[in-house]
Amino acid sequence: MNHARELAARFEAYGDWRRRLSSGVSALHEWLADQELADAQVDLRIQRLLERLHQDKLVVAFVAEFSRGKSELINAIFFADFGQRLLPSAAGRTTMCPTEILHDPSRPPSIRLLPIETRLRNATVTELKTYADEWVTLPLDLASAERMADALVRVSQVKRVPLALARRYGLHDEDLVASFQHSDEGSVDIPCWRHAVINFPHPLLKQGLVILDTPGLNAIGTEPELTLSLLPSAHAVLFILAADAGVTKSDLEVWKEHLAGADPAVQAGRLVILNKIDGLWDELKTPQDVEVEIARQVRISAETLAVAPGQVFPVSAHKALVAKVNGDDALLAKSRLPRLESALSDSLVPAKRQIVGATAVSEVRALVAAVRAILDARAGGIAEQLAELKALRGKNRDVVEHMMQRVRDEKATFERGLTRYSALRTIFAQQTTALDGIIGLEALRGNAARTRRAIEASLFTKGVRGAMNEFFAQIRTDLEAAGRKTAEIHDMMAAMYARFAQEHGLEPFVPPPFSMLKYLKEVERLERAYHEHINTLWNMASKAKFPLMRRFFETVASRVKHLYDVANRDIDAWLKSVMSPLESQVREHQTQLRRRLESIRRIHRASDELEDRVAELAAAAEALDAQARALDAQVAAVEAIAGGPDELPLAANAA
Ligand SMILES: Nc1nc2c(ncn2[C@@H]2O[C@H](COP(=O)(O)OP(=O)(O)OP(=O)(O)O)[C@@H](O)[C@H]2O)c(=O)[nH]1
Ligand SMILES: [Mg+2]
Repeated sequence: MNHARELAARFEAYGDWRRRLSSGVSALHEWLADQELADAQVDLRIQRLLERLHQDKLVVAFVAEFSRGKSELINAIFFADFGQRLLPSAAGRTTMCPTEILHDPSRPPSIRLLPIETRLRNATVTELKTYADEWVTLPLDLASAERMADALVRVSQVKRVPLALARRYGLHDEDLVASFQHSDEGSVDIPCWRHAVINFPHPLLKQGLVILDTPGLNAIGTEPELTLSLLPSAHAVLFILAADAGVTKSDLEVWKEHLAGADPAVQAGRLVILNKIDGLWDELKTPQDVEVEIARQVRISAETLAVAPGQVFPVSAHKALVAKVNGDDALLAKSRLPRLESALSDSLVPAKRQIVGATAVSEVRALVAAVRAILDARAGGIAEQLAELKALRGKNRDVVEHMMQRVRDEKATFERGLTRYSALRTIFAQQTTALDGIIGLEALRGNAARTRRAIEASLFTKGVRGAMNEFFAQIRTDLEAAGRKTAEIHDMMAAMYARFAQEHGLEPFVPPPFSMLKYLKEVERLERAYHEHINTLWNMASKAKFPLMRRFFETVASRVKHLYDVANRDIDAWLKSVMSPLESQVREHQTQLRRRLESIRRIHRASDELEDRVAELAAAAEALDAQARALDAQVAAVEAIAGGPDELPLAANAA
């Protein structure tokens, strides 16, 4: 069984499943539109869900000290098909900047490089990604693996700059001097690039896989974005050790600082790789002895990192690459890469699929619930009319007149109730504005500007720390205040729904509450990461400290901005979801009152209309019932795709 194929097949099946799920959701949408049940909110929610399904990415990060074989392992797992080494992998420091490998169909195959000089700007890599002119872009020639490798070699480019400049880039510290090799006094070799994005249409990348190759420890330490956002959001992190080095002090530091201690759910996606086991192969020893030695190293590594031995995978990335290029199955088996590939495809794809599926289903259920409420209200209205009309059977004109008067009164009462409804809308709008004042982007901008000024003004780390603490405290206060505001809005709306239900017989509806917990948790996580990181900065050579802290703050601020963006978007959607059912209920109720009045009028004019009208209503009730059943079937279809088995491509099944 070819395990690389298996991994590829799993990914392909996952991509295929996502596409089927998308078309299921689209079919539901079409049906709703067809039945005139899709309002603007339904359209918006479905569109967002489809976007999410389409853009869904699966990020696998490779982290380790330098020269442990990260790039070689990526070559061996993902790119052996090219018949040669694609990412540069060599002794000493090779990968000089974080490198994302992905497929973006909107651009031609290329490698985009962000110059190191951009470190002088108060902008994060994520922000700079949207400005093409900040990047140096080289096309990739897919027809020639050699020319591709030539372009990719750029990720290891360095240049010699004065020490003072390296410091201003926030690059230089004691470790860096050692690692970037002091050439002559006063100058130092530094990476040419701050970040690289390789875009090419590899089958796995086309399915949404993103690979993140990182340089060794020190570069991780100095690009806070990697620690604060890229690594925590990766779905799997492979931590690589080398059998010839064992677990060194610096391996342990990388592990502790960037990988250990996360919550168990996250831990599950972390694999420890013991690379370079070919160093233990020894023709003078029996295979059993080699086996014992490998097992011993696995055990020691597991103990040192405090993980289960099953989480440690001994491999030889180098031999695996050679074996795949030469089609040498015996060597491939000996490299033990297949076992790692199986573990990756076993744990990664199904877990991701489960989360994506559950999210899609719950979103579909939520939006269908709103549609169903309308259908229920309609059915309730028809049942009421039917009862009313049936009661008129055999009654004289006076009774009919009396009945007509009753409906007229009811309509008048409801219309008076509507003034309360418009008053509510006014208050609702005011509350929404107040909420925006609390956690809108303007508020965040003010807070960030204050912090920036305080950081600039303080000459001591203590001052910087104080300013940052205040920044976080303010955010927490704002999120909590916003939480109280949404609770207020929720209670107001719940009371209004209860009142309309009681006074006018509208469908009872309990609006969903809004929870700030998710955002508070994320802020807490950022704050924790910040505390850990600032302690590292602390111990650095004093001159490099301040530019680094400023840059660090910009990273934190941009993460928080992202959080605010998400929170504001979620709040908007929530506000709509608590208001729009009331709007449609009111509209629906008005229509029904009008219809009731209309049919009684007809009967009043000619009594033989009564049976016709009863029959009409009975037919309408039946049609509605059929519509509700069809809606159930539509949702069940989406759920079946979401929870259904993979349809593995035939080639993979045959393998
Ligand atoms: N013997 C042996 N050497 C390996 C193996 N994997 C990688 N190497 C060698 O180790 C050296 C470093 O490999 P890289 O892939 O550049 O390591 P890296 O972790 O990407 O290092 P940086 O990019 O510098 O952070 C290269 O000379 C590789 O050929 C292996 O399984 N066995
Ligand atoms: Mg590398």
